[in-house]
Amino acid sequence: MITQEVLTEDARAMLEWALRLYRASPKAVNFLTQQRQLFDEPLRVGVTGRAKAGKSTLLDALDEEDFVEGHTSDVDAVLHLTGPVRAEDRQALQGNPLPVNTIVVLSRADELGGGRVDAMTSAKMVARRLRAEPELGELCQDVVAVDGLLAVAGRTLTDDEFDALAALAALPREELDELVLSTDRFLNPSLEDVVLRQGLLERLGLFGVRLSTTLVRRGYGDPSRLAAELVQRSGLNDLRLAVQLHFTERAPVLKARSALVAVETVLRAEPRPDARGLHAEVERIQVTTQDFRELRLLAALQTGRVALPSEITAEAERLLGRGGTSPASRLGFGLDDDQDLLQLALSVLDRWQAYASNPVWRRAQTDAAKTVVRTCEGIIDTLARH
Ligand SMILES: Nc1nc2c(ncn2[C@@H]2O[C@H](COP(=O)(O)OP(=O)(O)O)[C@@H](O)[C@H]2O)c(=O)[nH]1
Ligand SMILES: [Mg+2]
Repeated sequence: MITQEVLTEDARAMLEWALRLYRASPKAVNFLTQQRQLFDEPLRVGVTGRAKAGKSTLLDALDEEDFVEGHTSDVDAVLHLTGPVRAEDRQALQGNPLPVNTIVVLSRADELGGGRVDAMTSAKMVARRLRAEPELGELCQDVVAVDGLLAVAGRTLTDDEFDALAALAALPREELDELVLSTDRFLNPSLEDVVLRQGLLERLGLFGVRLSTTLVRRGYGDPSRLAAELVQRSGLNDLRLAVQLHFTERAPVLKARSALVAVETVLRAEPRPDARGLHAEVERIQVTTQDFRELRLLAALQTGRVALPSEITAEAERLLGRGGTSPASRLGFGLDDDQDLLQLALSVLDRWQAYASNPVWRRAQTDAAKTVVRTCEGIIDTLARH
């Protein structure tokens, strides 16, 4: 979108302005020079969370070059790993000036669901509930449940491992159920092949073993089919999709956000009387950038700070890019729709213009409608240029 190109240029110009203004401060120059360099590099994502939250394992599963462990000053977006969300997690997420760059990952999600075969199904339901929780909605863009261990195993499952799992699955039902009841039983030294089982347990966890043997019994009879199903059930694909929607598609916005945060940091650390113009520019970019408006309004709608009539709330969220920022995603355009996209966009714009001037709506609501109107204009702009 053309607005993102403008944003990128504005952010770059702002960094240059800051560099000129602070040229006498080696510390500021160092920091800003590094930020300007990062600005032109690919989006960097930090994976954060407590020790043993599963950060290294998830990084392994994602296998993305520009993802790093920890929250450093050089990341543009964050995957925050947590078990059941606790007060300290909320704290870790707060104090974020533009909280538009965080996905919460319910990690080790198999344990959340007690390791039962349906553990991931219940973990995914917990994630869905948390996503709609107002307080959390304000702090992050999305909540996704992932079993990182299972994802890694699925991506790298060997034929030998498959054979071992298939052999387990071929045991009489009761014998197998008994064996996978607990780690102790599974590793019972008086049974054969305990070393093999030890290996499976390390790779898959007890949940992974239970799930894999169940799947083999249900007919996932070859290594690649089982592997793909394990990856699907691990939640890794859901996480990749969320990263795509919230980070990759909005990369220029997140890059600009990083630049804004960097300049604000310098302005705060080394205040100067002649920085008023730069302050104003930072604020102008934050307030006028449509992408930031969209993200702020999405958070406001989700937290209930702004409430629209319920029958159009979902449409507003979709138009604002909740499910993706392409014109088709924003318009909720299915593959089998044969309506003209531009016609559809024009009629949607019409309706939202009417909302924006609805005399019985409150100010916050008409302001929200105006933001959606600008979004519709952006969609039409994009469509008209193709
Ligand atoms: N059951 C289960 N165990 C996991 C999962 N992810 C990681 N682990 C295990 O938890 C421990 C800590 O994981 P690690 O990725 O090193 O955590 P980090 O300290 O946050 O980097 C390791 O023993 C992993 O095998 C998961 O999704 N499910
Ligand atoms: Mg680690």
